[in-house]
Amino acid sequence: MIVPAPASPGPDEALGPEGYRLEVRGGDARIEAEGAAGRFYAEQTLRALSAAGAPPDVTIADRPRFAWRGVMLDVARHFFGVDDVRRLIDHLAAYKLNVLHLHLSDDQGWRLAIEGWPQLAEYGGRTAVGGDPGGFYTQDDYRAIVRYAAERFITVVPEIDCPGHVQAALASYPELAGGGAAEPYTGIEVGFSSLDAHAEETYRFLGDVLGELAALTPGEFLHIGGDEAHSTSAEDYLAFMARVQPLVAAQGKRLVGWEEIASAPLRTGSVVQYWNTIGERGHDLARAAVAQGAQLIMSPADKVYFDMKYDASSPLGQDWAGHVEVRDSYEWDPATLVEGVGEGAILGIEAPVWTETLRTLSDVETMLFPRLCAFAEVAWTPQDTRDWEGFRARVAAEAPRWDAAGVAYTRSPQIDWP
Ligand code: TNX
Repeated sequence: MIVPAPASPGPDEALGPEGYRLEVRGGDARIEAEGAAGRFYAEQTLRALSAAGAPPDVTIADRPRFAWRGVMLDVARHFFGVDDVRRLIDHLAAYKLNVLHLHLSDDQGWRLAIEGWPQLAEYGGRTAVGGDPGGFYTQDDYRAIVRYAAERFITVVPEIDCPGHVQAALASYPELAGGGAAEPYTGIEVGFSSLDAHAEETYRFLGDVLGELAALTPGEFLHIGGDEAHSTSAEDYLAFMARVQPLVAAQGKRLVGWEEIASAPLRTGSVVQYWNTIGERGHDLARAAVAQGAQLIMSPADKVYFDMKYDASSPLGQDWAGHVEVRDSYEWDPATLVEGVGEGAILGIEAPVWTETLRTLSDVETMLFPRLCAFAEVAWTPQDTRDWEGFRARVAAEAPRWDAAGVAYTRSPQIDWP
């Protein structure tokens, strides 16, 4: 890497599907791995070690702490085309991340062509926050993203957010809105739209959408959102969850949802994404998820929401979860964050990038770097081999590469930049 502080496995221990051994002597590298992913990660490490010339002599045995090391890009509030997504995938690969979660629908736009419901993309895809241009992926575009990611051992996890965050869908198909015309929305409020939990049309719609999405998605997960359904009653939310889960299961996929889904009975194998660091509710929901046997993805907003400002001077971003400086993104332990949610319940961690205020990939990079490097170490490196001072030095060494490649980043005062 950000050469992660090495590493857990001893000489005879299994490296696992993502682990590797790397030995460099006099500029010659020898790589050992059980699988192709491990070999790929060894090459990423070697590339980072070689950034300033010939790689130093090292012996590294390395494997990741967490299986799910993700970034979410919100392509609904602002749209990012295939080339932007490819560039983001390159960034993920460089730091050994392996999940790209795409937030494909929200109030402000619908971003994937669905053959059975063409108005979703053609009409619902036109809008974005602030009246900015919209856009959507054709199914071929989406396949190209999935393929490009897979070549870098990254799984795409698509999200269709429901039952809230659905204004773009309601505006595209008034029959989903009970016949009343729903207006397209370009503001940044949340929690005002809802599918009708008691209308059969809702489930015909979701069955079709999830069916097409599953057919396009080789990964084992479909994310159904479930967050901030403030205009769905608690009772309707439960009714909705009882109906949507079998639709995901019917596609042979595992369901992922934001922490709110843990308020409903969950099917075996579900994955719950913890996010809300305001108050105790997020903690309660995370514990409720564990009590049901679900696995957790930890996305604490006050540490890894990379749409949060670094400090008051950040020109981009929001601050509802506070300011998130580099050190905040680095100095935390996913396994001690929520009492009652230990290492064994945690599938991994994910950094969401919501894009209400972010209009270009350069904006996104400004928010990602250098915080993404901190996040990547939390995801990969065992807790007891990480330390802030070491990280500060390693991350500073990345800057020349970013400068050379035209990668935007924030020159946080916490790092001694070269
Ligand atoms: C909360 S986090 C949201 C999003 C917003 C984000 C802005 C979550 C599951 N929902 O709808 O974009 O805050 O930071």
